[in-house]
Amino acid sequence: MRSAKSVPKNPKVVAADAPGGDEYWQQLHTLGLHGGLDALGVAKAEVLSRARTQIEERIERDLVNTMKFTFLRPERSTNPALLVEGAHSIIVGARSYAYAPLDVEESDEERSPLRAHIARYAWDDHYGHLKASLNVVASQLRRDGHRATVFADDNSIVDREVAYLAGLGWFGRNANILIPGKGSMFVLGCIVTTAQLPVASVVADGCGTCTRCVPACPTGAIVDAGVIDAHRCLSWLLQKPGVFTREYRAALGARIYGCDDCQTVCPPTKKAGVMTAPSSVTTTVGVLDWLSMGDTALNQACEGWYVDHRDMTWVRRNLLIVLGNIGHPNDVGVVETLRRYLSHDNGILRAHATWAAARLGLSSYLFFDDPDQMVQDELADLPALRDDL
Ligand code: B12
Ligand code: SF4
Ligand code: SF4
Repeated sequence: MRSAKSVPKNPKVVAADAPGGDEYWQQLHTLGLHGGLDALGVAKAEVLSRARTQIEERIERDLVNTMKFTFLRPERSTNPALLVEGAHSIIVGARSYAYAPLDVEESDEERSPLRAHIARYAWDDHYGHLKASLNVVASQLRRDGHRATVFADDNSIVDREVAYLAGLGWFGRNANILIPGKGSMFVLGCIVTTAQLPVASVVADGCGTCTRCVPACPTGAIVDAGVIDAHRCLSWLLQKPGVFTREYRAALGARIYGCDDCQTVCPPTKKAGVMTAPSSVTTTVGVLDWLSMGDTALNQACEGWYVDHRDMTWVRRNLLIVLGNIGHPNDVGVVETLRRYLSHDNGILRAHATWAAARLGLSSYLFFDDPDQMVQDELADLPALRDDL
């Protein structure tokens, strides 16, 4: 490795003596681990043909819903050669987010009834940390005369297939990549590079006869081994704009961003060590507080989340469903908040407030003459009073 201080840009011409091979990879591997990655591997920068076929099949089977991500341009997201000229290898890095005991012992604050839960991958800026770690390795590659570009939290490449081909782990029935001995709670990112590096063999299936994640999914979204139906996956439904599918609103429970259930039941993931979460991480949000925030404050509060067009309607819509699932009709704050949203300017929020109010038995506050079709659709199909009330 050369030690010149910084050569941040990809070189126009790859240096003729740019290093490669086993020993060089060992050095990069150590650098990645010291830089904060928990595992690294190498795959060939070839077309990811299985992922491309799977994407096409899932679109055909209508399992993708309106998701864009890597599904929008599969000919690009499965062809690393288009990302970096002369690419030979993809280094894939994993960073753990396996925080706290997986069978969560909640603090008093979290146990308090009106808090909505964030999935672990969003408790901290894991993608930010991942990118920083990958950049340590990419900078070294560039200093050594290679081209190297980092893709993390990016739709340019299908990360899990690369991780599988790089021998990082196996594909679980829950569709996540599981790293042997470490479970699946990892975010993944790639460096596409011109360096010629040794490729490991793939890891054999480790699920065996286990099927625990399948019935643990609250909406039955795991429809085949490794295949998720996006129409049902709460993680997608929380991000998807528009009316939240009525059928899955009760199953949403108190989730406000992401869903961990198919991982928290997974034996290899449970067996793996967990890290103590730093006190700076945010694991839950106050439902009433967030429903009273203006756009700017709310936008800031959920800064790292994927929210369609950063339109806070979708965050408020989700909070209203959570309110219907965990709020109590005798709580003055709950009633006042719902009444405010039943008269909100935004029809979609009035529609979800209508659902939540009916679920809490607060139908006397509903506006049956609301002119908005979305509200009328809710009024025509009001939910029953919640079981525990
Ligand atoms: C779209 C997307 C989603 C969608 C759809 C997920 C899905 N499974 O289809 C939604 C929004 C629902 C989602 C949810 C989540 N996601 Co997501 N998501 C993505 C994204 C952007 C693209 C995924 C993609 O291209 N899928 C294409 C399809 C075809 O791939 P696949 O489903 O993995 O299918 C493969 C397997 O079926 C396998 N296969 C083929 N034959 C067989 C046979 C058997 C028996 C098996 C088991 C497998 C198998 O090959 C297929 C092709 O590779 C990636 C980031 C990226 N750029 O890649 C993150 C990513 C996959 N998500 C991630 C995470 C963390 C999550 C959540 C855990 C977040 C949360 N807590 O809510 C959940 C988990 C849901 C789940 N069980 O998959 C991580 C996964 C890390 C890991 N350890 O695997 C990724 C890699 C993001 C990242 N860079 O870290 N996600
Ligand atoms: S993330 Fe949640 S809803 Fe999606 S497949 Fe896993 S358990 Fe089911
Ligand atoms: S719960 Fe069982 S079947 Fe599902 S991913 Fe984990 S080991 Fe595999």
